[in-house]
Amino acid sequence: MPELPDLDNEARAILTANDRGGYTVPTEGLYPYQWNWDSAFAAYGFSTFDIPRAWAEVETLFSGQWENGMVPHILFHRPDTGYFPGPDVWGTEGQGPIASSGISQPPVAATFIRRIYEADPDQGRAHLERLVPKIERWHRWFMHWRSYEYAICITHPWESGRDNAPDWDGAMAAIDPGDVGPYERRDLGHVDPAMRPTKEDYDRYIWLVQRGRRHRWDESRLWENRPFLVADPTMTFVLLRANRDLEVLARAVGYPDWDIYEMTGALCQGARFLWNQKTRAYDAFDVVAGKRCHSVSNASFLCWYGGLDAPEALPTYDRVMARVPYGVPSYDPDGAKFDARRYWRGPVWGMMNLLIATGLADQGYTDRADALRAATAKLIAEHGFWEYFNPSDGTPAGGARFTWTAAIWLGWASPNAGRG
Ligand code: 9WN
Repeated sequence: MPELPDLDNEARAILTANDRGGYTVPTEGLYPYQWNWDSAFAAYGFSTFDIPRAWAEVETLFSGQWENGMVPHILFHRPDTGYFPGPDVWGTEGQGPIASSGISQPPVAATFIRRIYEADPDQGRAHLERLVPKIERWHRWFMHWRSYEYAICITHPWESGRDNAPDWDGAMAAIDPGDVGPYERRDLGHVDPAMRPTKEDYDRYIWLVQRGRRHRWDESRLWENRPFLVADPTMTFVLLRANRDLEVLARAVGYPDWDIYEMTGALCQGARFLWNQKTRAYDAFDVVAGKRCHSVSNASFLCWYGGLDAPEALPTYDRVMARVPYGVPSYDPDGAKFDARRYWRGPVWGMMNLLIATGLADQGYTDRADALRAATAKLIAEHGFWEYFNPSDGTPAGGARFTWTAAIWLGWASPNAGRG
């Protein structure tokens, strides 16, 4: 790796500055609450210099778990008018112990909990004893309420964490949000509109939230005539890996539950279901329309992270990576919908790179894993700890001083970090 400036202190300062006491906001202003998968990355970052603080982060996250097992995608600990839609729009009162959204997010938590635990097992044991049953209930919730052909689905683009990915374009176009009513976005006051989802996207995002609220977030009622249900590579591969990590954690605290192993077996089947022979990549599947989405995204390349050896996906990865100096782009640069600036339709996300590189390394594709780590480190060293970056020239985008970018620097990309 080339000489890089020592940015570790800055990364630690970002985590500390975004700490709101037991939980970390993704960035000041744009995202003022606790987000689910951001929080797991934050815990991973904290674990490199403050293990008790890392445990506090995940304990706070799971303190928002609903009765039905779901762990929400946002916990609204303290009111903040800077973000839309807030708790008043979600209307989830009575569902969980903390005001929250009504959907979940990719369950990376168990994977990072395992890393925190392994950094100091003695310190972690009591936390694990509390958390393992909670993680299991959450994973089971996905299998029960989000499974199609054993692949894991999203019921709202925000659930995937890849909000405006082209994967959902077909499913979103089928929604008529005509009766959504007026609302005021807050994100455009923080970030250039060219880097954010469009009004057409937001109308549908809010329309889906209104539908959930009307059905009181009751999953059995929501399941009927679902307007939006898409099997997602992110969800499927992330849960597959997380469930394998849960097996290890459960064994560590003597929590034998054969259902955990059954979930892993089922998810392996689901993962295979997502292969698209035409695009030669793992792909989303629109359940309502009954067809593949034909989207090559950075989530396509989580197959290795999910534990598949998947040599069949390497040529597509190599093609995509050869097209941009800073991979992995969130959408295929050869695709007509590629937009280098707009959020999940092109830009590169450091935390996705950590997951992809971890999978590549696990499967023995070490050169690719090392190259991705070096490229991510260079991007951050040259431009700073931004939310995402233009893969064509590295221009930073979205929010600055971003928690998960700082976290993956400390845990993985920094020259001083142990291998991710
Ligand atoms: C909606 C916080 C979150 C991330 C998501 C990212 C973005 C929210 C938004 O920010 O989504 O959940 O308002 O745009 O897409 O992955 O968790 O960083």
